[in-house]
Amino acid sequence: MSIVNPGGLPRYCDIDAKSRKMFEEVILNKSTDGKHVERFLEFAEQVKNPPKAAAGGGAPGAAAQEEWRNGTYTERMQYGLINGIDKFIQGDVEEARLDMKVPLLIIEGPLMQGMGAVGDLFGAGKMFLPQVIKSARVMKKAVAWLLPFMEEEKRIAALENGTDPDQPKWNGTVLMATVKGDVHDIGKNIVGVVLGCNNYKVIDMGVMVPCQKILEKAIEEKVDVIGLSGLITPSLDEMVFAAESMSASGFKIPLMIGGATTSKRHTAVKIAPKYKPGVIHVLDASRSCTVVSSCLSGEKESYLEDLKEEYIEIAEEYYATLIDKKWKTLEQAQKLRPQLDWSKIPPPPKSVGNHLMQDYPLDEIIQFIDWTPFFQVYQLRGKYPNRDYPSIFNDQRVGPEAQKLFDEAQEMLQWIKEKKILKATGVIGIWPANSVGDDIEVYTDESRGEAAFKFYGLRQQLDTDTKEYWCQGDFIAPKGAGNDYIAAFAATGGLGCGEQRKMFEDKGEIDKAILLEAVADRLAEAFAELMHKRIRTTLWGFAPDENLDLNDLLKVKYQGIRPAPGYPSQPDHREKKTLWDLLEVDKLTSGALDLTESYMMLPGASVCALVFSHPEAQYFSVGQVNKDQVAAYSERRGEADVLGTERWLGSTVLGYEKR
Ligand code: B12
Repeated sequence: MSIVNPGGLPRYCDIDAKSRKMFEEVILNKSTDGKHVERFLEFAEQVKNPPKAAAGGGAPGAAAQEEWRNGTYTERMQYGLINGIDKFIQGDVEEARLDMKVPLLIIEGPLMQGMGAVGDLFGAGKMFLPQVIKSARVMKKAVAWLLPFMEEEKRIAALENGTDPDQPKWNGTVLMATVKGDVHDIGKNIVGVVLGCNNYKVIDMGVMVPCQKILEKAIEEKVDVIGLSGLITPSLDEMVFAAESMSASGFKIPLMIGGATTSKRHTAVKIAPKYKPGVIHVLDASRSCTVVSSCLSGEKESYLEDLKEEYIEIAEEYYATLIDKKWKTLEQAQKLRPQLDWSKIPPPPKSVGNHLMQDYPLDEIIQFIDWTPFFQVYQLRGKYPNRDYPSIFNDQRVGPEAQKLFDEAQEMLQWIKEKKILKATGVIGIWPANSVGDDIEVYTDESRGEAAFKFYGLRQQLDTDTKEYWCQGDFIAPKGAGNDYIAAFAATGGLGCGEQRKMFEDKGEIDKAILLEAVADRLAEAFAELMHKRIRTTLWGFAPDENLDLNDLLKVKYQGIRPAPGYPSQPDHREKKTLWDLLEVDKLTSGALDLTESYMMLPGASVCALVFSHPEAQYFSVGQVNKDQVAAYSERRGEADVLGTERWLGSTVLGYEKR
């Protein structure tokens, strides 16, 4: 039996060969002479009672661990970088400065070599993303120490001869931005860190950045590559717009596209044709360095040409599939709506109206955290059966790193609670509702007269030989079939996140900034889970005796569903505005939770959803829709034409080419 502190685990490849063999033999319970247990016990005894000379007065482990401190300052700086240890970096850098005199040489020499090693180890799969982020933090701290000296040099040089000393020699400059209308930024931040670790100067413009600003900055900073990130459908169109604008402004530099909703196909079909100098879809952070380095190498032309050819083929294949698509007309699809059993409409809610849940106790929310997506943020993927939390800790490859990261997150959560760094606030509303056709009418009282609000629905339309074609309105009783209700909520776990994040960034603690954001997102999602449960068990109370643990909740074993506007069952993000007005979020939260012009919620760590109670309601994906539905839907929304709908549904949901 042993207890391990995974926070102190060395990298596997750093364990010396002899010890590694001994440990492996014990773990696998196998050795050529069969004496591995004895060997290990003897070793353990030595560690417990070290010979005096070796102990040096301190704990043997500590002595061994600190041995790297005996190296040259170059070795020490590089060890600190690779192992993410920032405790001594400023002292080591100062020693280097006193010796080497020119700060720039330290950055370009030992520090960049150290980061180069980090990049290589990450590329070779010997380092994980959380470790790389830690290395980046050490690098930042080192550079921050040198900056004032460089400024001073610059000033003296400018005074002496009116010229500026050289800037550090970066491998290149990359501008990164999450496009207008999108707040998702963890992926972009990670890419920035990884590029930074590979000696690229990264200009990060943040989230929701208008195209014009991106282009202006790119010119001003003479960047070599622009990287755009986006995770929601409308961002795809914004990227097309950026490509068009770059063409119109005569740009020649490559454009990188990334983020969860982007795809090679969308890039090939929609973005690449708009910008001839070169568009590259990049799947994840680890590939970003290879892409940028190819874009800046002597092989740039042939690299981009090859990609262009590949993208043209992808686009041709795509257009061929368009012709093959079979559709139901909207009318046919509507006739094939699922028939729910309306005798199962849950009883009327215990409490109709809107309820503010302000500054909700974090302790309660934490019980509902789903940690699995947290590890995905850091690209820590366990192999089956260890994909999810907590079994990910058993994964041979990523387990120890996942455990270490998790421990850090727990520590941060504790600190967030104690110091009240983040606040969680939300609104829940429950209202009388009935469906009318594909839409849901919401009433302010039981007379169910004129609708005060309307949620519009999109119906599955791609002919897949199935019997039913679904729309979320099908899960609410049609007018006349019974008195049904709908609930909704908007929640944030990120009040205070922006301010604290900035403080971390200003101190160069980028690892903490990313961790804080990832934790705030978990809190927002957990708060949503908690609110949904409150609705089911008490506020509406249609499942008062529900007895499900978190695992069951995450497996969606509860009654009903909670689709979020923007999710596959209603991909139109504009529906958030109706939800916002229905819940009176602006008024009740005094603006603490905000909906932007592009229907993004601020703070970023926020979620909202509709809640359907019917036991037969299920999550589904609308998939693609055809022209007749887009026209009918736009008309029901009171729009003069289809342009708004086409824009907001974007090319992934539109099953046809818009004009
Ligand atoms: C975590 C998450 C959130 C977090 C926020 C995360 C953040 N701060 O960025 C929270 C919980 C707050 C959230 C909220 C919402 N979300 Co969300 N979210 C996700 C989720 C589950 C993971 C995103 C993520 O962080 N992944 C981990 C990072 C590391 O990956 P990544 O961003 O893809 O980045 C990697 C690569 O793509 C690449 N990359 C990224 N950018 C770039 C750029 C360049 C240049 C390069 C080279 C590479 C690159 O490198 C990165 C590292 O490898 C996705 C689903 C998914 N599968 O992605 C939905 C998803 C993006 N969300 C979605 C939606 C709809 C929402 C909400 C609107 C839902 C709602 N109604 O409440 C809200 C909006 C929030 C708001 N404030 O307005 C939808 C978007 C659907 C669509 N097509 O429009 C998704 C796809 C879920 C889904 N399946 O429908 N979300």
